[in-house]
Amino acid sequence: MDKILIIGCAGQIGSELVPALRKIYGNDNVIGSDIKTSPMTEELAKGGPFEPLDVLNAARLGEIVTKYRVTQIYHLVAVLSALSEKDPRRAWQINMDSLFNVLELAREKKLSKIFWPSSIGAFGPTTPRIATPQMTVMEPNTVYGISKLAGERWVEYYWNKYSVDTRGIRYPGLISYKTEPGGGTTDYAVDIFFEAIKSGHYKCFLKEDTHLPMMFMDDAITGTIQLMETGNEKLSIRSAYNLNSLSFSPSELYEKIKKRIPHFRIEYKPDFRQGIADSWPASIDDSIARKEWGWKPAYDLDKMVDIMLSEIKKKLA
Ligand code: AKB
Repeated sequence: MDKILIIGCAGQIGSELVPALRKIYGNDNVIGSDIKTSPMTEELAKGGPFEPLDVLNAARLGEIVTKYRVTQIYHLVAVLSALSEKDPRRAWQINMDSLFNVLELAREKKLSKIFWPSSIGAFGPTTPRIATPQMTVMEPNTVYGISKLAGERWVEYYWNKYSVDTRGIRYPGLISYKTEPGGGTTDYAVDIFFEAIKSGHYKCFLKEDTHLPMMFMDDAITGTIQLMETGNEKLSIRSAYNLNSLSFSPSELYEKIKKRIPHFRIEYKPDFRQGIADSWPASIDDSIARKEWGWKPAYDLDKMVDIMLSEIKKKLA
């Protein structure tokens, strides 16, 4: 039976991935870990094992892997795009050293699979912006993007050189209500829902017509598990797959919310995050993921907006 370690389990993806994996693999077989305890880690610890872990501490990571006889790791720790620009050296250290710790351990202990998330941030201003292909020009000009592109090259290297079974996804902006994201450029598309309900007013840090690729979290979780469960022989990409779902601008999202909350108002005050967004694609060509492992998103914009508003209303009530 597989034993799965999720590193960074209390974050936006981990907080939803852990319960989904526990449903499939059993509570005791999915171990959550995070750098500090929080209400989210306490909630996850009620459902199964939890270990405090600073992933920069390779020895402690090794102890946990040995203790639980871990066979798979989902390494979800990252400093996101906007935060990375504020402290580039720290972001590089956390994003890259943590990845090396996981890859080296996977090589030494012959772990069966590693999942590592890349991002649309790995693309750059010279990349074709519409229906961005899987293989194309990649010249990211953000610290986060440089670390994601370097990470993609490294995970593929470990597959080619050491046969470490690495898998990854270039996530678009992820939209969820359970945990709010922190430090990203696509975060506006989550914050806007909370502010629409709380204050009826949102100050958006991107321009109204900035189209970016986005995805509802349920689709991201389904796609991630689907990729990890696909047979080795079907996968041609060992760095990270392009996945597409939604593409919208702040004004398009605003109109959808306003239809449901008529008094909702928005103002646009672009800041440094506009430059990051302008360097990213507006939509993604994910035909390889669709062909190789059957990726297909289930949520359109209206369905996502309905769920976000009703769940956040319940949460804030
Ligand atoms: C960010 O905005 O930094 C992330 C991402 C697109 O990877 N959400």
